[in-house]
Amino acid sequence: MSQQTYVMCKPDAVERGLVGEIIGRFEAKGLTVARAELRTIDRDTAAKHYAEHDGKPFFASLIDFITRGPSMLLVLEGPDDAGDDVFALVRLMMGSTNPAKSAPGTIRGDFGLLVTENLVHGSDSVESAAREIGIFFG
Ligand code: IDP
Ligand code: MG
Repeated sequence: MSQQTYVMCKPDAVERGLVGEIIGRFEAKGLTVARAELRTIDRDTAAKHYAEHDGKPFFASLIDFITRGPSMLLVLEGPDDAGDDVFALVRLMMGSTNPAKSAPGTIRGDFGLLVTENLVHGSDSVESAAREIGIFFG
């Protein structure tokens, strides 16, 4: 069984027409799309997904943002012998959380400027990947 991770092109990426560009980067790298669905996430699901941030000052605006329109929900898959976990490769390609500090060549570094509109989500561990795939595709 190949490794899988959960990725989401957030509403800003869909609004800006960057879904093809983002998926294309992952495909060009050698990952494959195992599941894909354009879906507007409801607030309960968003709160469950981002439960680790509940109570932080930006939590309410994060839930507003992630539910404001459709996101492209993805399960990406890589080979077992990739040399590292697929979630880690995806996060390397995404760039750091704040696009203003993300390296050029990364998705956030090339297309983003604001931490509140940072285009893409990727699971941060093998455990998070299993949990998030379950939340959105279970
Ligand atoms: P990640 O998406 O790189 O894993 P997390 O720390 O898990 O970053 O934060 C989840 C999401 O919450 C971020 O992608 C971003 O959309 C939002 N966020 C994180 N920190 C801030 C902040 O300081 N202000 C506003 N939004 C934030
Ligand atoms: Mg995170």
